[in-house]
Amino acid sequence: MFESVSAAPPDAILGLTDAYKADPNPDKINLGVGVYQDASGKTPVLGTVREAASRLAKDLASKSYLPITGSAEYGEAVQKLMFGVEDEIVRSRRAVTAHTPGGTGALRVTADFLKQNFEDATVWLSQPTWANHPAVFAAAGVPTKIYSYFDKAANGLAFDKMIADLKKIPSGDVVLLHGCCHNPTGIDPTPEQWKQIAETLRSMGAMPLIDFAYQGFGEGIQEDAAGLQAFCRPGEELIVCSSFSKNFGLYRERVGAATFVTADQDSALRVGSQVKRAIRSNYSNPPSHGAELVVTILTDHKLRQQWDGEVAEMRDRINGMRKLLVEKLAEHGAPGDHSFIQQQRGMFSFSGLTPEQVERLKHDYAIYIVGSGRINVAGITPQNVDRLAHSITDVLKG
Ligand code: PLP
Ligand code: TYF
Repeated sequence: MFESVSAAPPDAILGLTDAYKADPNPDKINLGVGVYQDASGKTPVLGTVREAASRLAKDLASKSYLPITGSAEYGEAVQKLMFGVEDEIVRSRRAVTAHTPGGTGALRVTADFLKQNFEDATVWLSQPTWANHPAVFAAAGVPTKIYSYFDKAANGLAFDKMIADLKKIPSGDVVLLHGCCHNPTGIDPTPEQWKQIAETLRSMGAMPLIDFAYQGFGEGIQEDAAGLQAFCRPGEELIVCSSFSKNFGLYRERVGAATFVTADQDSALRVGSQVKRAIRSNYSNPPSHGAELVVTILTDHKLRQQWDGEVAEMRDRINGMRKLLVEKLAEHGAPGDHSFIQQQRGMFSFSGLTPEQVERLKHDYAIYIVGSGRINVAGITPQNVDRLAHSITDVLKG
C-alpha cells in the first residue's frame, strides 16, 4: 500500500533547521526556528525548571494517568497567570482550562471542539500569521479566512483596514488574535487599539480566540496579558490557547493549555464536557511532567519571583540585540531606515527582506532566515551581529 504514498513537503521552518545543521560553514547563523538562544547560542534549561525538576524527582507521588483535562491546580495556575490572581473569571469558575500538549495541542483541541459544536463557524486569521495556524484548523475540518493586519509600507499595524475587515465578520465566527509578540511580524496593537478590537468583536457577536505563546517576551509577564484582558468583561466569552514552550523554555515537554471562558459556571461545566470529548478521542489525557514543573514554579513564591527574572533576562537580551542590529546596520551603511526593528516585540522581526535576498543570505553567507523575511532575533549574539549586519548590508545593496 505504501508505494502509493507521495512525499509531503517539509515544514518550511523546521526544514530550515535541517539545512542549517548540514552546513559545514563554521560562521553559519541560524535565525530560522523560533527558539530562544542565549548570548552563547545555547537554548538553556531555566534555573527555576532545574530546581522544580529536582523537587519533583524527590516528591512525585505517582505516574498514574492525569484527568482528561489535566490537574485542577494546573488549570487554576494558568488562569491566574493570564487573568490575574483575584480576577472575577478565576473566582466565579466560569472558565475551564484543559492542559494540552503545547500551544499547538491547545489549538487543535479548540479546532476539534469548534468543529464538533459549531459546525458552521469560520476562524479568521491575521494576514500574515504563524504558518501552522491554517494547517491546524484545516486538519480539524474548520474553514479559515483572513483579515488585514500588516502594513508593509509603514512596517506597522494596518489598524483601520483590520477594523474594517473585522466589521464584516458574521456573528458566530471566531477571530484568532495573537495575545502579544505577533508571529511573524513582531507588531502588536496598542492598549487603546486592543480596546477597539474588543469593542468591534463584541458588537459583531464574534468569538475572540487568543493565541498566547509569548507571555513575558513583549513588555512583561503581567503587561503582556493586557490585550487579552480587554476581552474580559463579566459574562463575556473568549478562548485562550496558551503555550509555555518559550517562557518556561519547555519546548520538548509539550506544555500548553486551552481555556474556555464561558458566561457562567453552568455553561463552563457543559463546555468542559465537550472539551473532554474532543480530547478523549485525540490523546486521551495530557503528558504530565512539563505541567508539574510549571505548577511548581507558579505556586512557589520564591520560584515564581526567580522565573520573573529569568523571563526578563530573555526579553532584555532580545531587545538588546534589536538595538545592536539597528546600530550595526547603520554603521555598515545599510540602505534604508531600520529603526522599526527596535519597535517590534517578541522573538521575531519581520525584516522586509525579499525571498531572493533571503536565498542569497543562505547561499552566499550561510545565514538562515525564513522565506517570509522573518528573523528570529534570539539567534543574534554579540559575536555574530557584525557579520550579520555586514551580510544584510551587502544583500540590500544588491
Ligand atoms: N502559536 C504561536 C503563535 C507560535 O509561534 C507557536 C510556536 O511556537 C505556537 C502557537 C505553538 O507552540 P508550542 O510549541 O507550544 O506548540
Ligand atoms: O514559528 C516558529 O518558528 C515557532 C517554532 O511546526 C515552530 O513557532 C515552528 C514550526 C513548527 C513548530 C514550532
